[in-house]
Amino acid sequence: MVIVITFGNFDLFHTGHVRILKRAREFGDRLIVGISTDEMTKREKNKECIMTQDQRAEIVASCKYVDDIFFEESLDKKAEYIKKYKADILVMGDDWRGRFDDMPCKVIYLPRSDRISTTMLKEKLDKLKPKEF
Ligand code: C2G
Repeated sequence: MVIVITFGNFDLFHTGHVRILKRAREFGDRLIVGISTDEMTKREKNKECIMTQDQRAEIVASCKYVDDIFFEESLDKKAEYIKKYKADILVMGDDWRGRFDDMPCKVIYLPRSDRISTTMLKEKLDKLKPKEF
């Protein structure tokens, strides 16, 4: 049984998220996903999600490629989570390349999907706002 783990915010869940979860699941038999908490996102990534951590978690848990989820409370706890969930492979988007090379499991960085991101969706929504707002 090969266990794969991955992490992310998954805010405004989109096709880039679906694709990385699908590709991550293909490396093993079970996919476990760490959802960055709202507090950690503010403190360590200096950004704010549109959706709450519970909403993001509910959506990711309902994805057919995902077997289990948990809340990621700090970027520095990755090794701890990998051991706790007995993960054999860590999958990350290649925007994190090199960052997690010293983890206690195999690490695979996958290319991000083009032309879709939470930032792009937020910018599009912003443009749709009527001027008086
Ligand atoms: N992703 C992707 N293609 C996109 C957008 C995102 O493949 N167009 C991937 C990212 O590379 C990441 C996952 O989707 O692997 C989740 O992306 P984010 O929600 O932006 O999360 P991120 O900030 O990368 O969080 O512990 C590390 C972090 O929690 C990872």
